[in-house]
Amino acid sequence: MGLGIAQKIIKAHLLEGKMEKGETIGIRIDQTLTQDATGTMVYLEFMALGAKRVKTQLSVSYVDHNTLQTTFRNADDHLFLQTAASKFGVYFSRPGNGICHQVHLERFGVPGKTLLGSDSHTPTQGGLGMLAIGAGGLDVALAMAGEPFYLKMPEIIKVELKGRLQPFVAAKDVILELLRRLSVKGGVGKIFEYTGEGVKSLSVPERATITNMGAELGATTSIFPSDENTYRFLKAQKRERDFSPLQPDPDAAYDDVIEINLSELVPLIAKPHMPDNVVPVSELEGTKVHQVAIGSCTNSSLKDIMTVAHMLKNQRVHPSVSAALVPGSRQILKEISKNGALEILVSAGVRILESACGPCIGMGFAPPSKGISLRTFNRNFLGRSGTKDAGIYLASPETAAAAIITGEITDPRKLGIEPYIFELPEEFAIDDQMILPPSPLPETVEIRMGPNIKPFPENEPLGEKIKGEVLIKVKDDITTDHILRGGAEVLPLRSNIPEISKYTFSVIDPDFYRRAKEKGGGFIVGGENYGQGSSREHAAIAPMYLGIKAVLAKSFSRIHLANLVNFGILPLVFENKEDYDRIEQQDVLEIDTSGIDRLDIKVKNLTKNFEIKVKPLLDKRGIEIMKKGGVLPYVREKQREERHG
Ligand code: MIC
Ligand code: SF4
Repeated sequence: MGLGIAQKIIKAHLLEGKMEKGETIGIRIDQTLTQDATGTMVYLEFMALGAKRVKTQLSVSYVDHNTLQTTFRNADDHLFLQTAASKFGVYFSRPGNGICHQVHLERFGVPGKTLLGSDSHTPTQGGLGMLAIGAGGLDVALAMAGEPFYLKMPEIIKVELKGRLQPFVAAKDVILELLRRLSVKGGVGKIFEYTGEGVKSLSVPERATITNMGAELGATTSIFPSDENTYRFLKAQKRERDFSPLQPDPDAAYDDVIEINLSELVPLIAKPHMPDNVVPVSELEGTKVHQVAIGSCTNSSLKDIMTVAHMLKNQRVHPSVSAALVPGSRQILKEISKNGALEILVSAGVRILESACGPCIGMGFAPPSKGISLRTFNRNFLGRSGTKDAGIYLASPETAAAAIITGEITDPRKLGIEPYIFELPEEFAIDDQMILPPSPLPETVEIRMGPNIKPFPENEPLGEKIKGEVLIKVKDDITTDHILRGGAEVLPLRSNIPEISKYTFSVIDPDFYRRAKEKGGGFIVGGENYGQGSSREHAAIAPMYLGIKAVLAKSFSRIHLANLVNFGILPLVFENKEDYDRIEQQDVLEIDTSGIDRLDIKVKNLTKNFEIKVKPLLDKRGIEIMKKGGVLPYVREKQREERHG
C-alpha cells in the first residue's frame, strides 16, 4: 500500500515507535519556531534542561504577539529573547518584522521537513508541504535540545478538492466549510491531507490559510502537496533551492475521505463565539458592523491585502465602521507601499497597524461594548477581542472588504465589483535585515533577564492519595482563552507565573484564583475537548502553580493534554460520561494513584459518596513523567542516567 504525504514525512523522521494509528511515535524535528508570548518560557525551559546550543537544523524566535511595550515588562521580554536566541544558536525575528507564521512561510519553511512551534497555528507551513505541528513550549524546548517529539500517530484524512473557487469565494471559505461540517472537535487526533484537482488552483498563501485554520478543527496538522505553485512561491522568495516535490503515492491509503467541490462553495461566516458556528454570509446580510479588521496569520498575505485594496479602490470606509489592516509581514508592507495598494487603503480611510498579531490576541483595537466586529482572523472566542459583550464574526478578506464599504454584513458577490486576479510577483520585496542571525561567539553573549522574568515553578511528584475540592466545573469546548486569557493586561505577564496565575479562569469565574489559593489547590472538571485552542502552556502551568493536581474531563484537546502531562497534572477521562453530571463544584474527591503503572486510578467523590470510573490518558512515557512530577525532572534524570552509562 502506498503512502500519503504526511506518512512519507513521518516515515523519514521516525525515531521511535510504529507508524500505526494510535501508537506513540517519536519523530525528529528539523526546525522549531517560537513566538514571544510562549517563547520566554521555552528559553527558560531550554536553560533549565542544561542545554547550550540548539541541535535542530534551524530554530527561529519571533516577536509578534506583544509588541506594545506599554511598560518595561514587555521590552524586557524582547531583550531576553534576543540575547537568548543569539547565545543558543537561534535566528531572531525582531518586533515589526511580522507574524511568525507568515514570515516563516516567506523565509524559512521547507517542503518535506518537520517543524515544531510553540504556537497552535504552526500548521500554517503545511501550505508549503511541511509537516508542521503546534506544541507546548516545553516540547519545543526539548526538540531544540535534540530530543524527539512524541505524539500519537494520528488518523490521516484525505480532503479531496474538486473544481475551483468562484469569484469572491476564498480559501477562508474552504476551511470555514470544513469547520461547519466537522466542528471544533472534528479534527482531534487527525491530520488533514489535501489532494485532488482543486489543489492546483490554490496558491501557497491560500493553502496556508486553510492549513492555518485547520488548528480550529483541533487537528494535529494539515498539509498540501509540494508542486509547481510551491516552486513558484519559493522562487519568488529566492529560495528555489529549498524546493522539492512531494505528492502522495497513487495508491495511498487514508483513514477517511472528505470531498469538497470548490466550485459550489459560497462566502461563509462564523458567528460568535466559536469558529465552527458557520453560516452562509447571505443569511446575515444587513447586520450592522462597527468594526472590521483584516490581518492575522490566517489572512494577511499579499493576495489577501491586494484583494481588499482592489475592492476599496475609489471607495471610502463606511462612516459607522472603524477599519484596520494588519499586514502579515514587513515584506508585505514593503510590497504594498511599492505597488500603490497602501495608498488606496489609506485613502479609503483604513487604519494601518503594525505587522504583528495585534487585535487577534486582544492587543488593541477592541470593539465597542456590544459591538459587532468582522475579522479575517481564526478565533472568535468569548472575550478574546478585549470586549466581552462584543460579537466577533470571522470571514474572508472579500467579505470583510464588502462590510467596510457598506457598513453591514454583505455578500461580496453582490457589490458588482470586478473580480480580482492576483499575480504572484516574480520576486517579493525580500529584505532580511530584521532577522538577526545567532552569534558566532555564544560564550561572549550575556543573557539579559529583567525583573519581570521569574524562573518557572516546578511540580512535585504525584502523591499516592490526593484529596481536594472540585474548584471549578466547566462545559464543553472550553478554550485556553477561557483558562488563561490573552490581551494587553495579561500578555506582559507570560514570564511571570505567580502574577499571571491570578488571571486563571478570570473570563468565566473571577473568583477562581481566590478559591484556589484558599483551598491550596484541588481539581478541575471539564466537558468535551477541554483546553482547545492555543498552545499556551500557561493554561497548564498556572493551574499547576495554584495546586491543581488533576483534570477530569469528557475529552481533551491534543496540545493541552500534552501540556498537562508535561507539568505533572493528571489528565483523567470519564469512562461513563454521565458521571460528569453527578459531580458538582465544591465536591471533595479523593484520587488513589497507587495503580498508575497499570493505568488503574481510583477516584471517589467523598461528598456524594460514589466512585467515579476514569481512565488516565497516559502512555508509558506519560506514566513515568507523572511519577517524576513533570517532563523536566523526567528528562533531567534520563540525561543523568545516560551520562553515567
Ligand atoms: C493564539 O492564537 O491563541 C496564540 C496567542 O497565538 C496562541 C499562543 C499563545 O497563547 O501565546 C496559540 O495559538 O498557540
Ligand atoms: Fe498571532 Fe492570532 Fe495567529 Fe495566534 S492566531 S499567531 S495571535 S495572529
